[in-house]
Amino acid sequence: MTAKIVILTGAGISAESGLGTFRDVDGLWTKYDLNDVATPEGFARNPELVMAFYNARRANAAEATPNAAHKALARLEADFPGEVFIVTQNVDGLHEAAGSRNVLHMHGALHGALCKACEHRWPAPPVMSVTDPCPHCRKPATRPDVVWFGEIPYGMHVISEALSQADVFVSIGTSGEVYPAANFVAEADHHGAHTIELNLEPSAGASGFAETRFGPATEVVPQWVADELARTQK
Ligand code: BV8
Repeated sequence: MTAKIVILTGAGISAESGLGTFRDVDGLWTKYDLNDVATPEGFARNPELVMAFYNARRANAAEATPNAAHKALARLEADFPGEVFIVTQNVDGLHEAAGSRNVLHMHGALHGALCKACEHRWPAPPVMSVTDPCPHCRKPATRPDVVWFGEIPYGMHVISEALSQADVFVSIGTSGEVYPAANFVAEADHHGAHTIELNLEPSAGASGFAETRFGPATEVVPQWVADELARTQK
């Protein structure tokens, strides 16, 4: 039976690529009220504000490049003699840009557009507007294809299945404050996985991990990947 590593990533893995986190000092949620820009109610109240928020983040993400942590995870997927599955809370495309293939965006992605009327999905334009007609049904019902608070994250069945089979569960660059992602460590532990937190500092859920390594992702992630590959190539 091949070994399986499940990796959860959050905004902290992209911090050193210049993309803001949410809850750190000067994080996004210190500048915007998440109820205004990351909920369906906020979008209904002021769609132009929400579109501007995601257009700005899409422009930032388009300028960003993968850092040593993203690249180390891509190396792990290529060289590890088992399965490596990344579940990311992030909406940037930096894991794919680094070469990772087995990636699930549980909170959607900035490069996706969704039609509220017919649920058609297509690649988001750099600048999205509320009046953009859906390419499929032609209705002006465009929204970013991201999962807001109160909405159901993507791929929950696939994720639960993966957590039940994981030998190792690694959480990287997330504060452990958003559910259901914050529960994944308990789910993996329940099924016997070895759990590891790689983060700048202890997250809200740090005590739930069997192993923790603290420091910037560009240092602790490549080191952990090197240790994991050395361990499996003995
Ligand atoms: C759902 C959208 C039902 C896209 C996001 C009360 C109690 C418990 C739960 C709830 C509650 N009230 C409401 C809820 C549910 C709610 C929730 O969890 N609220 C929280 C605020 C309490 N959750 C939901 O609504 C979710 N849906 O529950 O549906 C359901 C569930 C399952 C099955 C069926 C039905 C939907 C949540 C998704 C919301 N959308 N984003 C976007 O705009 O990006 S969430 C948003 O926060 C981002 O997606 C982000 O990824 C996510 C988590 O944040 P982090 O990634 O952790 O970022 P953060 O800034 O917090 O932390 C950064 C970390 O990195 C820090 O630890 C820092 O130390 C570290 N770091 C910084 N620099 C570095 C670093 N680490 C390493 N190196 C560095 N250089």
